[in-house]
Amino acid sequence: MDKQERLRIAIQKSGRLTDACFDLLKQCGLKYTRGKDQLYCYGENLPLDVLLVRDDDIPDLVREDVCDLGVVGENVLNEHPASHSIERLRALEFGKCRLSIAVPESFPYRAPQDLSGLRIATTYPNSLQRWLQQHGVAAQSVTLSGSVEIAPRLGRAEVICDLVSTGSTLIANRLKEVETIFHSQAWLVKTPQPLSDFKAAWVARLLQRIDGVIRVKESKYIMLHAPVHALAKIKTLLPGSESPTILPLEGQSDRVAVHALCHENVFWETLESLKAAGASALLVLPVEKMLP
Ligand code: PRT
Ligand code: ZN
Repeated sequence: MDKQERLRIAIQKSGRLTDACFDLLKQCGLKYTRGKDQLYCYGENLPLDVLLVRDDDIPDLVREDVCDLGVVGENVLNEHPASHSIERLRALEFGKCRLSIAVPESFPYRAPQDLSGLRIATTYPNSLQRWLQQHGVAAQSVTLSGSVEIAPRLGRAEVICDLVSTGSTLIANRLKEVETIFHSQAWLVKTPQPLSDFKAAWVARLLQRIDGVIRVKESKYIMLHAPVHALAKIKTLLPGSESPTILPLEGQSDRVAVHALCHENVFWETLESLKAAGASALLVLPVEKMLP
């Protein structure tokens, strides 16, 4: 195979997105060896190599065609001045967070105008500036490179604009979230340059596999036995399922086996309701892959 004819994907070297990226690539069938320098993984069974970098470098690596693909948070893309030239292929359902404005607990916040004249500490000055302009607020953005949440205590700003996921960092710093600028998750992105037919075909295959992985993430395969007279009720209790398969049970005319793929997690409460409706021998299995 020509050396040029390998796809290269940039992912975060070490951070919140790293494990989920490797998990996704593995679930898509990639086996790799990690290079000595730990910056490059050679795909052993697919023409796909992985470059490990800081997440902030991913938009430029993809935009400048050093990498064909990348996985990066929407927050990093939104902040990049030329992000419109990067093609977004798939939202990957991990790395979820939101960019929010938070004020000290005692701040009597009602509306964006309350921020007028204040200093807002952030590592996302472009995203913040856009939001301030949209809301007609004249506030001063103070760009920091990290530890934004302690800026109010240090007297560097009155208010902050930062990523939030669980909210515990805000609580620990006696801040409260008052506005959400946008929600974010990790995206698979692609270079704006056209790909060779060979590479394009591999990207299409990878996308099909990613779709299969994302689709089954919360899915379960459920099997149970049910009295025929309770089938209608039992079908309504199966969470997010397509038409179930009904199979006869040897030697039993009044009971059948029901198999269903449920596109939602199946909780104990659901199993208890199914049992109460007459189901027995309930079995819930994880689903690993799916090709519709
Ligand atoms: O070294 P490198 O530059 O690659 O890493 P980094 O430090 O810039 O990024 P990293 O690993 O912290 O985050 C990578 C990506 O994960 C981000 O760009 C987001 O897309 C996503 N992500 C998801 C988050 C969070 N959740 C998150 N909670 N990124 C950061 N945080 C921080 C936030 O800044 C705040 O300090 O976590 C704190 C708040 O968390 P909670 O749970 O207390 O609300
Ligand atoms: Zn970063």
